[in-house]
Amino acid sequence: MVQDLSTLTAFIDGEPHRFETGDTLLNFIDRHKGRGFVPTLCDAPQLEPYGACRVCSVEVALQADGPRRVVASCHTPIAPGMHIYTESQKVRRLRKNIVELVLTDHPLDCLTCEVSGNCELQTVAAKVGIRGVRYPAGANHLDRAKDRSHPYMTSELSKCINCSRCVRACDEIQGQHVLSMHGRGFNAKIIKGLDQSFADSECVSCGACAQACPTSAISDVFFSKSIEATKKTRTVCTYCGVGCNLNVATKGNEVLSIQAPVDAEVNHAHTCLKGRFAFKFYNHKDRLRKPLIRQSDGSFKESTWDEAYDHIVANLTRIKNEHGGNAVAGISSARCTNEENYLMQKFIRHVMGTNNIDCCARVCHSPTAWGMQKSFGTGAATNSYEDIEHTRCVMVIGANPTEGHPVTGARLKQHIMKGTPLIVIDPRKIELVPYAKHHLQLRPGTNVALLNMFARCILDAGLVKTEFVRKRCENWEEFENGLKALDLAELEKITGVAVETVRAAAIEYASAEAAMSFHGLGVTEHEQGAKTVMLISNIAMMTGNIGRPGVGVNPLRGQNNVQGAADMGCQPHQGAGYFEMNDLDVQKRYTDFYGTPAPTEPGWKIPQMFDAAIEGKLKALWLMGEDVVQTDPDAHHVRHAMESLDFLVVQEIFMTETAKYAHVILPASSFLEKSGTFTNAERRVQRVNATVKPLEGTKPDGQIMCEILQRFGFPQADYTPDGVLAEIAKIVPFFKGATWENLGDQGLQWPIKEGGIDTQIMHQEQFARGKGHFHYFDWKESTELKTNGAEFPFILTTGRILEHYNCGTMTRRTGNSEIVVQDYLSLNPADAQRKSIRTGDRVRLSSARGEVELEARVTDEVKPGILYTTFHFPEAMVNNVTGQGCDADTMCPEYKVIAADVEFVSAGKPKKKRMMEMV
Ligand SMILES: Nc1nc2c(c(=O)[nH]1)N[C@H]1C(S)=C(S)[C@@H](COP(=O)(O)OP(=O)(O)OC[C@H]3O[C@@H](n4cnc5c(=O)[nH]c(N)nc54)[C@H](O)[C@@H]3O)O[C@H]1N2
Ligand SMILES: Nc1nc2c(c(=O)[nH]1)N[C@H]1C(S)=C(S)[C@@H](COP(=O)(O)OP(=O)(O)OC[C@H]3O[C@@H](n4cnc5c(=O)[nH]c(N)nc54)[C@H](O)[C@@H]3O)O[C@H]1N2
Ligand SMILES: [Mo]
Repeated sequence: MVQDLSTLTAFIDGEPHRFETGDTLLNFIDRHKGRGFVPTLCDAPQLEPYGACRVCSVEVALQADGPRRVVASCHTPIAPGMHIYTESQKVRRLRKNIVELVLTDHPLDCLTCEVSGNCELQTVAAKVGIRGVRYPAGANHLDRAKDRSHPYMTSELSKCINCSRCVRACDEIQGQHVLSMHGRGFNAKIIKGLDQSFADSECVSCGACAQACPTSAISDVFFSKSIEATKKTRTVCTYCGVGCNLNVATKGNEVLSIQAPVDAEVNHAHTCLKGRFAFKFYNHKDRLRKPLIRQSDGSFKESTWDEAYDHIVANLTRIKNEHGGNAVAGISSARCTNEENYLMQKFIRHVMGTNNIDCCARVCHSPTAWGMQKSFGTGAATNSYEDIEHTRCVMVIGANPTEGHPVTGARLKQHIMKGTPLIVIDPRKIELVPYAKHHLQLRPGTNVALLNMFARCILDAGLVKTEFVRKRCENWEEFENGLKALDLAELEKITGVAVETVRAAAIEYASAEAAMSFHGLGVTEHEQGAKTVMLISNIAMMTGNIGRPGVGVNPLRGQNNVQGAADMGCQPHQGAGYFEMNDLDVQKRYTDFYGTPAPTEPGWKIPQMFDAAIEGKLKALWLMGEDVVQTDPDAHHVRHAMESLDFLVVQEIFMTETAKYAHVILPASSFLEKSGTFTNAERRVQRVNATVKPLEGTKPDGQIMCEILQRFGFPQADYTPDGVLAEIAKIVPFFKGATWENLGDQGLQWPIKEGGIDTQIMHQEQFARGKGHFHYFDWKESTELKTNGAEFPFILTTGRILEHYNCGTMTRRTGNSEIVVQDYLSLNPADAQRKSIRTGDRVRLSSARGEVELEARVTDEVKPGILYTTFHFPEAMVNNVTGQGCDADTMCPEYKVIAADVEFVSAGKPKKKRMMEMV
């Protein structure tokens, strides 16, 4: 049918243009005439229309010569055939009057104010033609105190024009509700919390309000400098797997400030405080700036790059000749780009000749990759962040997105606040719990028992989508029989969660039109980690929640590029593109491609590497950007392994706990100084663009790997990001259509077909492996859970906090360390009373491996008998107490269950910090 064009046309100052359903007048004008064509003040593209200031007023008529009326364009919906007049005398006069009144209550130097380049009010004033203010009153609120209490957030509310953009940003983007408009009329003013300072309020310093403020009434400590910027570069955040896009303002080699692009599909003008503010590590005095070689007396000596490379080539050649390539291993970095990871595994496999290559996915989401491959055929998120807008039920299992993936966490929160039911499965009352309809507060280490109950309740309620199961899946009977044989009363005892509580949540999930699950390390870092992942997959399949918008199984992958590191082959069993290294056809394929034989023997996983080092079988280890001494479990054991090595190369940006054991340290460049790609948790391959030159003395990891390949005589071209990406596209099938150019600003989600056609939702017609496979498993008590008893009566579980990132080398060297100064031990008030421990006291946390001292935080976030802490500070070294238990299928460590005890050490007062007080 031919559509009547008039139904989709409206007129801007007499010119016809097509509009889209749902457009406001302003969206329509912005799209065709550019943002700023009609002046705005209270409107911002990242916020909902508000219609308060009316600066965006236009005249409209339903016919060309029909009667006109004045409307605020930002919140007036468009109608077919409408005529919009953007510059009539009437609206010009109106705009001018409004802006003049606004200026009257604004510092009088406004029109010559030095932040001019950053002040939208000034731009708007110029646009509407104001050169001076007629009214004498002027600047009534100049007495408002400046707030300089916070390391990042500042306010100077005398500049405030009451447009409420900051309040709306806090509500609509972050969902923190810290800012509000207080008082009426002339006395109306913005307040933080209960009229507190930024530092004392509940502000999580995401900076959305500062970015939204038109006048810098609320700003951040870096923003005012950005008017000196000579360049703005779009790149991708280095911290978590969300993959936020960043606009980095620089002047020469100095990073001035970071803002979030409004058009970014991943983060829509939002970031957390790490992405926006925690960049000052990049030129910190502690950055490694020279290669270091260990001398015979144990000290490090600075060297040239040539000397360091010669030393490495001599030692690795010697070890390879004496002990074979399998005496060498590499651990690559999920903080580094795809290209860098790809090159590292190429070096280890095709120069050292061994499959001993692994990455931090081992200690993180390796059970996800493995389990989802078994269930669906692909070890990656099935859907996209965008699907959050389409889902009718959210289930968060063992993930704490408001701390670990804050931009996704905030997006989830927004969706949930609009009425979508949320199920949280977590032993702790995480920040999302007050928003949840169902909180299944299970005993740590009992996921399989709980999710088996969950699946059984779906079965009992008759909510299985039998048609989907029959057509698209296999092995259902085994799973069904397993479920039928369960003893629910026993599982209730094991998990500590009542069957009826589980049933209500299971019915909620199974009867929703579209239900979406997100999971994290509370699922994977257990002895039954991969099994839990398969069980989550079973539950999605039995309810038909796969292959369409708003559903799926969505691991919140951890590091900025952990998805990519595994995609690129940094795992011992699978090469670039997930081909099994023990398959003869695969070996031939890689051998032909690289021109050197692909190694055939299975490689070691990280924990096996450490054991092999201690046994003397592993002689040399090359570590690129991973601080295993601080972050791998049972640090005593890891230190022992490091000490046992003949030769350790550490390629780092800081002197980490691990680097202290190195024989050679290579100073690398950080993400701000190099180009390549990162792949986020929704399989989105995005371009990382250098914002400044490499810090003097350092080299980007990609360049280091290319130079090393060349030093070993491998015919490797010099590093270019597009060149290496082109090579990857030739060997990794799901990168086939990826080119540096077609990744563009937003990136592409793999599988990427030729021509740059990407994939938002996987497994739509059939699963990557053909049929979705059901697996059944009984719950098994882990070794640590068995140890939990008289000697170690507590279960410790560990995780992270918003302000710090993993080993903390970076965030501890930024203003974040003024907000959170140490790791804390959370314990329940009942336990605290029994042990005479108060918030702020020093306590000793012990396990069968060792003990550490921490500051106590008494909170009902954890149930009695449960302890919680983070692992970000080397001073505490929490991994001295974690153990060697691990996932049976992938060897992912059991960081989430540690049999422990806690004792009072000395009384203390709580230090300055953010206290996440729970309900
Ligand atoms: N701010 C910040 N963000 C980060 C990181 C960081 O260090 N700091 N690290 C990044 C990395 S590498 C990763 S992998 C991600 C991790 O992000 P998440 O997966 O969210 O990680 P965690 O906080 O370790 O653990 C998640 C939750 O698992 C719960 N849990 C513990 N035991 C169990 C259990 O037996 N069952 C269930 N169902 N839940 C359990 C914990 O209470 C915790 O709330 O975050 C990334 N983002
Ligand atoms: N107790 C406990 N321990 C845990 C966890 C837990 O939940 N509990 N979680 C585990 C998880 S999920 C993970 S992923 C690991 C993470 O542990 P790690 O991977 O060790 O930690 P990160 O801090 O992410 O970064 C590693 C190093 O990369 C360096 N780096 C950053 N950028 C670059 C770069 O561009 N080039 C180079 N060469 N180096 C760079 C940083 O300085 C840092 O030292 O920790 C694990 N440890
Ligand atoms: Mo991780």
